[in-house]
Order: sequence, then C-alpha cells, then structure tokens
Amino acid sequence: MKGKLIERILESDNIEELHEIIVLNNFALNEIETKINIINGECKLLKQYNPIEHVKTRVKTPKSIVKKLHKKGLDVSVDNINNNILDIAGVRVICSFKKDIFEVAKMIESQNDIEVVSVKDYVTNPKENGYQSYHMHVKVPVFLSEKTIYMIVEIQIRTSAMDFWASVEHKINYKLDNNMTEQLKKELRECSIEASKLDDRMYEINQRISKLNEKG
Ligand code: 0O2
Repeated sequence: MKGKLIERILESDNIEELHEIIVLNNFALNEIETKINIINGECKLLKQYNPIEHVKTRVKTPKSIVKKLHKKGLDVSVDNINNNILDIAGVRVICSFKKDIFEVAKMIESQNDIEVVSVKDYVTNPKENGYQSYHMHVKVPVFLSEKTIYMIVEIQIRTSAMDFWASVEHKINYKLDNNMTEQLKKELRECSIEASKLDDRMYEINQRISKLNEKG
C-alpha cells in the first residue's frame, strides 16, 4: 500500500519525477554526510576532540511532503515541491556542547563547494515554544555521470539535550494533533530552559576537567 496516498494526489506522470526527486535528495544526503564525517574526523586528528556525538539523516516521506505543502496552503505538484520544500533531504548533527554547534556550522560554511542559502539560529533565539536548534539550508553539488546538479539540504545542529526536548515535543504534538493545552506548552517551555541550563552546566564541568588535565 506504500505510496498510494501520493499516487492518488499526484498525476501518474508526476510519480516518476517524485521518485527522481527522492533519489537525488538521497545522493545529496550522502555527499553532506561524508563532509560532516570528515569534519569530525579532522577535528579528532588535529585537536584530539570530537565536536559531533552523532549524525542522523532522513529523506522526507511522500506523505510528509504532502502534509507540509498543505500546511503551507499549496497544491501538491512537482513544481511546488521543488520550490517550497527545502527539507526533503535533512541531516541532524548532534553536538556535545552549545559552542560546538557554532564551530561545526562554521566548518560546514567554509567548505569550498557548499553554499549557505539561509540560516535560522534558534539556539541564540529559541522559538516561542522553547525549540532550540541551529538550522542551515545549504546547496550541495551532486556529481552525476554527465552533469553536476545542485541540491538543497537542511542541516539541523543541536546538543543532545536540545534533541531530546525536540523529539519528545514532536511526539506530544503528533499525539495531540497539534492541540496542546496552555499548561502543557508552559511546562515544555520550562523543560527547554532546564535543558539549556543542563547544557551550560555540563560545559562548565567539562571546562574544569580540561583545565585540570592541562595542569596535571
Ligand atoms: P519534520 O517532520 O521534522 O520534517 P521551512 O522548512 O523553512 O519551509 P519552517 O517550519 O518555517 O519551514 O522551518 P523551520 O522553523 O526551520 O523548521 C523546519 C524543521 O525544524 C521542522 O521540519 C522540524 O524538523 C524542526 N522544527 C522547527 N520547529 C520545531 C518545533 O517547534 N518543534 C520541533 N520538535 N521541531 C521543530 P518539519 O517539516 O516541520 O518537521
């Protein structure tokens, strides 16, 4: 039954185009994942330090593409997908500490063949609901046998604590169909502040240990 929903919505001619979009986005994800793994490996080699805990990738499902188009008030068409859905290819980079988020972002930005298209810094300015993460849309070259194409990938960079908050909030929102009570929203905002304090405290402990190691 997989794919039935999108087949019903898109004309059959467009199904192949959609399949192509998904395959190309998978290629783009592979390119960017390799770059991020090299950045992490290089940091370990030069600084004996891994800023990245782990990396998760995903390609948006057709169902979720359709949902996002509806949310934006757009019809389902290949043009609308290409022009308005910039996170079909998504990478989530989980860092140990807040400061690593900005360092990793800078290292991604400085790659010669990557163009940063937009940035949303929800770490410095968390969203009203408490969501924290650093978002980048980047243009990545994908080298095909006869041409090079440029694909957009969304990179979300955050700490483990931010990731924990976001994944629980996402599940709650899904279960409640985006109808959270004011009380629940307030508690989640408080949890986000707690998560941020935990990040600061863990960083401070880590700094103390590093200084001790330097001395001894
Ligand atoms: P999913 O299911 O994770 O893919 P845009 O993508 O720029 O057109 P938007 O929503 O303005 O649309 O962009 P934004 O704010 O950068 O958010 C993009 C993605 O960030 C979302 O994708 C989520 O993954 C994540 N995100 C943003 N806000 C929240 C939030 O309040 N809570 C949680 N848990 N995640 C958030 P999708 O497609 O909405 O969802």
